[in-house]
Amino acid sequence: MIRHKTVLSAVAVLALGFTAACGSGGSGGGSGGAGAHRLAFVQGVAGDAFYITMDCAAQSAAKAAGATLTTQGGQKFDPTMQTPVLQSVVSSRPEAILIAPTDVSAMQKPIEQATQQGIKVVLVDTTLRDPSVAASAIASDNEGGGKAAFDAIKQLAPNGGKVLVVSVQPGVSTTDARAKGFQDAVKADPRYTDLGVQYSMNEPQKAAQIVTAALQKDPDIVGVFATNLFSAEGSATGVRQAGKQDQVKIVGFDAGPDQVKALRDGTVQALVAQQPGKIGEEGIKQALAALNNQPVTAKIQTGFTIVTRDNVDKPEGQSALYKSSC
Ligand code: T6T
Repeated sequence: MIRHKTVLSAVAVLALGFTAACGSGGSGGGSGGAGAHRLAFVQGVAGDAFYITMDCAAQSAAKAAGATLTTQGGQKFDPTMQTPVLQSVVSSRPEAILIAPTDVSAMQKPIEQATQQGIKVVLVDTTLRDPSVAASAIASDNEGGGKAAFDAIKQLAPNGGKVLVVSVQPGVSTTDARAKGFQDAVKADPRYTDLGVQYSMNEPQKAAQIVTAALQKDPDIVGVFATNLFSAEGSATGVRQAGKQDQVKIVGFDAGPDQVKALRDGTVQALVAQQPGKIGEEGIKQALAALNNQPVTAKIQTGFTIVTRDNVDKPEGQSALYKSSC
């Protein structure tokens, strides 16, 4: 059985910014009148339960502070899609932008261009090669989450064997760090063989193909670590299509509705649920602190919860699940 593990966040909560941020937007809890701070959120991709959950919390936090928040995301998790979205947001002149950059290098310049216009930037979830352009960067303990995923695989497949990583694409700070945390831990345990990382480009169908092809090549794979929601959805489909649910243990990052279904039906054994709500809430707090010339925390790390069939219906598991709408 997998030990339930919750890593508590090392978040330095700044109890600043909210009341001061109300400005003329309201006497606490207004919906953002004239003079209210205007914030924008650029998601990594639209329609992803992780960013939806983040947006729900960010909207509530903005509303409570009397600020306005508009949210947009590209159709794909891809810098060539995200750059024009960011540029159009910049041209609408918000005072601060929360953004999950889709690539550590390709998004550096477009984000710097936003800051050159006097817009404060807060990185949420993913980061940049040089995050110093941002007032604050808030992310999960991604490397630690990758290591925790291997701990889960070890409990599920204790005799060792071949393990595969299905990730998104190189250059995504979060999923690269998760793969690294996982692979470093695999390499330190001689009972397991690392089959390396394959990239799904955030498409469940591609992840499914990767897993079915990998199982043809190595029919004795014991574990798959899928580094995000869409890779995990597809990996589950791939194992199901190969009819190997009893043999292959899947641990996936994130806890979207489809993943929870796969957990309940036994295709997936554990989910590393992040705290997207907390990331969104902190993102708003830090943006408002930056706008109000109050102290800002440059780097904030949030935790995760391992969700299994054993705790999915307990309060700890339930509160960790993502939403598909607010
Ligand atoms: O895993 C999250 C996020 O943390 C990552 O940066 C990209 O993928 C997700 O949005 C899930 O789809």
